[in-house]
Amino acid sequence: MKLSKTIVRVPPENFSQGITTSNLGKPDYDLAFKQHRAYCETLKNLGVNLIMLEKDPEFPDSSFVEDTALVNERCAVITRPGDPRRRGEERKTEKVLSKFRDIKRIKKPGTVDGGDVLRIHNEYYIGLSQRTNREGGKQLSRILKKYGYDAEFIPVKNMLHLKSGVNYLDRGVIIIREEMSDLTCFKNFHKITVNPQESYAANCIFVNGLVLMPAGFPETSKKIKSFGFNSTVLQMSEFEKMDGGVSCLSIRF
Ligand code: CIR
Repeated sequence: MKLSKTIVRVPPENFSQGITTSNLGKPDYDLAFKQHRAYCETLKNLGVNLIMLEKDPEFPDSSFVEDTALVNERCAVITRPGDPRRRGEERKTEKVLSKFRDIKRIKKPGTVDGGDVLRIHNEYYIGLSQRTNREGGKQLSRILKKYGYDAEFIPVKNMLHLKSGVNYLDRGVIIIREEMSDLTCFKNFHKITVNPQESYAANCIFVNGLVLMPAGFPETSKKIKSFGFNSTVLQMSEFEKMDGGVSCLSIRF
């Protein structure tokens, strides 16, 4: 599926005041800004039109734009982020997406973070996590089913979001943390398993023929190549410090 557009949002200067559970230290803003720019350039070079939202210091986490919406060919669902400190980020995303798609919304008391929503063809896997509650999952599943998609729930433990642990690449191949690899719902996929020392590398995206993965994970990089994929690495250190991965920085459609 050729991706033609992506929404990204520049991190604000107070990026380091966002939410994090990592103990990797405080991110450096200038470096985060540069890494974000390189991320955007990589997408642009893959033929994707960038829709760049301006930074907003009211929301230090707002560069993790993926959490605020999901988009498919038929609709866009605006989420209600699970952490109250992030509620409101989705307003800007909605404004943009309403130009392209029918808008549906997750409503109180439902919560959904886009990082918990994995699409593989016409099937959606919805992670029930600390951010996405069952009510939010049910609302999302109802909306998606109305538009002709299937949806199923997966409990998420020991990680922030479902897509912190599993992502779809292409040609029936998923990339998945070793400890999740026996989940029965993924039994029919080919699997690139990511060992515990490289778990952050399970968050990769496939964009127009190329796998984008974080730099610094040689074993996983070798495995991706051995499955016949071309890949490129992105410097993600400052985003990792804030619990964010490669997928979180864009909404691709
Ligand atoms: C948060 O805790 O909400 C942000 N600091 C990180 C969000 C990462 N988003 C994602 O994985 N989709």
